[in-house]
Amino acid sequence: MREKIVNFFCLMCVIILTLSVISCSSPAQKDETNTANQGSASEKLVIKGLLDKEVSIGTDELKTMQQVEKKVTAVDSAGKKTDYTVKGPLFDDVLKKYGKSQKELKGIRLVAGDGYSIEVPADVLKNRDIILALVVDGKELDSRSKPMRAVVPDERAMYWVKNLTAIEVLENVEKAEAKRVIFIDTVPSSVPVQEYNYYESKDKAFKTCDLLNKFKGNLDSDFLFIKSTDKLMKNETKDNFLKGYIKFTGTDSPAFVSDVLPVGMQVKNVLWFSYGEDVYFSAAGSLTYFEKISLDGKDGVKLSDITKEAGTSSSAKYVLTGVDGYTSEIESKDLENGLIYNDEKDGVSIYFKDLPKNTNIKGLLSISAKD
Ligand SMILES: Nc1nc2c(c(=O)[nH]1)N[C@H]1C(S)=C(S)[C@@H](COP(=O)(O)O)O[C@H]1N2
Ligand SMILES: [Mo]
Repeated sequence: MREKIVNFFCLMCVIILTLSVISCSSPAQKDETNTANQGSASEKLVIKGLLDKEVSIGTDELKTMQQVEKKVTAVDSAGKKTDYTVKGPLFDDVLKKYGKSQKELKGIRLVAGDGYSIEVPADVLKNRDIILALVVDGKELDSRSKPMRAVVPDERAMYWVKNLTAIEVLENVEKAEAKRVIFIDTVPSSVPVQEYNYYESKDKAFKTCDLLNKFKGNLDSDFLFIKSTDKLMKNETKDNFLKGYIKFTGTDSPAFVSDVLPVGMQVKNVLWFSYGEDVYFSAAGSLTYFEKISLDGKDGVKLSDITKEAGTSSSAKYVLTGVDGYTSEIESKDLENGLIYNDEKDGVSIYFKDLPKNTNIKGLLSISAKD
């Protein structure tokens, strides 16, 4: 009996251990047959998380509601503009049927049948209309956009979700306070790296899954925040994030890329992304993002610009860790005097003019708040 109990516990331990490690096997290739939702899309919209039970509303019913007709301009990430006239009911009017209003929602995720999805944050919900477009330029939607397209006038086309099939109403997503900054530029020497085909070029990338497994702190989270150097801030679900790679060479680097997600979900020129208490920061990106300074012949940016942008928690002391495991300690007042620069030989490095030489680290991996 006793042996059985012990065995049982061992088994449980193994299960728990396996669960806490994210499996990094190659994600399944994009399944071209899995397009059941496209074209022959079921003609309805499912809304989850609004009421206790999910609700669904057919396009027939949407057509009977008050229709808004509006000339709109779509702007994509490359700045390309396209004009349309769209017609359909307002999402807010749909919500009213259920006694809710768009302004009171904390966030929603627009989900398409082709795997595309994007979170619309509270400030957009507060200030913009969301039109559930059923007609574009006087015509029925094409098969790739059916059953409806979300159109958010005056916001970027990334929110204009074609083939919209579901809307998930989200709870307030709280962002944990950052305790550690990890430099993306230095990560490749600690995780498996592979070749990645990005359009016509062969670049290098590592799996997001390997990254989180390597550095995962105590705090798990279902979401990540990603900011690019063009100031675009985006939330991504952990599930989606784990389907990709961080590409760190070639154009648009560092970039969140994936060979299974729609291309529109990739994020180019990442400045940082955060997961739990960790903020993964691009030192290369910071050199284009922050004001450059020069110190004793080294060109870089202030460490405090990075820690402020990352929202690093205040702490009396911070620990700097090099890629070789070497550590040094600094005080909070030193953040202002640290220079982050790129050393030709050793990559991301830190230099303090007035501190002992052993605080300077070449091949800097991370900065952690000590308490
Ligand atoms: N279903 C779906 N909707 C989507 C996308 C997608 O890949 N799938 N891409 C988005 C992005 S990133 C952009 S820029 C626009 C592109 O719209 P267009 O194809 O009409 O130019 O659609 C958005 N809506
Ligand atoms: Mo886009």
